[in-house]
Amino acid sequence: MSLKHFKPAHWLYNLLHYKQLLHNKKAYKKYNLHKSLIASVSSKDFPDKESRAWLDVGDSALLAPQKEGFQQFSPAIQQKIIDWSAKGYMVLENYFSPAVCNTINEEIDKLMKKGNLQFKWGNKLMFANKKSALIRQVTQDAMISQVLNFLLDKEMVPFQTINFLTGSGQRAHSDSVHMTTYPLGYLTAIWIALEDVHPDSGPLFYYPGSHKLPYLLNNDWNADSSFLSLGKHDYPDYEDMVAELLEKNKFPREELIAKKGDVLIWHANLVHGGAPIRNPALTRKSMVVHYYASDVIKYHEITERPSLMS
Ligand SMILES: O=C(O)CCC(=O)C(=O)O
Repeated sequence: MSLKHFKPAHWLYNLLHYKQLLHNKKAYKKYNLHKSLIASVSSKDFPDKESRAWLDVGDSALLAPQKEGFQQFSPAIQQKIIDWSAKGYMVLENYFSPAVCNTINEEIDKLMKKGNLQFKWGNKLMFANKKSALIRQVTQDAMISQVLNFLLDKEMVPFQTINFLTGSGQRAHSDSVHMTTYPLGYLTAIWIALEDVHPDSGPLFYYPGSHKLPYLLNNDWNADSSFLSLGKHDYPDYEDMVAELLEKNKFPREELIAKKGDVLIWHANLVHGGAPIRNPALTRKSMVVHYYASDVIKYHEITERPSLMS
C-alpha cells in the first residue's frame, strides 16, 4: 500500500492544517455528520446521493424566471440560465477583454519565473489564486459570482484555480468525484479561454445533458476502502467506467473552440475533459476555477479527504 492510500497519513496532514478545515464545522452539525474535522469522509458517511440544488430538483426553464434576482441579468444571460437544467453548462462569449486575458497570462508567467508556481500532475498549475491577488480578483469577478450564486441559490466561494499552458489531455470525468459536496450538486466551475483555441490544441470537450447521470462515487467503482486505507482501484478504472457510461447513454460530445475571453460555466456533474492534442507545438492557455457553496460539507470523494479552504 502506498502512503497516499494510507488514511492515517491524511489525518496527520489534516491535523497540521486544522484551521483550513473549520469551514466544515457548521455543515457537519447541520447535516448530522458526527466525525472529527480531520477524519476521512466519503459518500459512505451520508444517507443519500441526490443533488438538492434547486435547478436539479426542478427545471430552470420554469423556475428561474420566477426567482428574485433573475431580472438583474441581461436577456442573453437569462436565456442561458433558462437552459441550464437541460444542458448543464453555458458559454459567456467574449466575457473577459483581451487585455484582462493578457494580464492573467503575464501574471502566470511571472509566478512561474519566480518559482512560485510549478507544474503538478503533468501540465497543471495549481492554486495560482493562493499566490496572486490579481488571480484572486479574477476568481471573484462580480458578474460571474452573481450568475453562480443564482444558479445554485447559495453563496459560491472559490476553492482552487488550475492554469494550463497546453491542453489538459484529461479523459472524460465529472468534477464531483474530485471535489464533492454533501448534499451533492453544490460545486460549479468556470473555464476561461486565455487565447483563441485551435482545434488541434486539445480543446475542452463536454457531453451536454450528462450532468443528469447518477453521481459516480467511490462505492460505484472503488468500494473496498477500509478504516485505514483507500480502495485498491486506480483513477483509470474510474475513467473507464465513465467512458462505458457515456457509450451506453449515447450522449453527444461537443468541443469548445473558444475565443480568447470566452467563459464556460459547468455543472458539478457535467462530464468533460481535454481532447487529445493533435499538434504538440500549440499552446492552449486557459484557467479553471472551481467553486463550492459556502455552507455545505466540502470534501474529495476520491481520496476521502475533507477539503482545505484558505
Ligand atoms: O481544461 C481542460 O482541458 C479540462 C479541465 C478539467 O477537466 C477540469 O479542470 O476539471
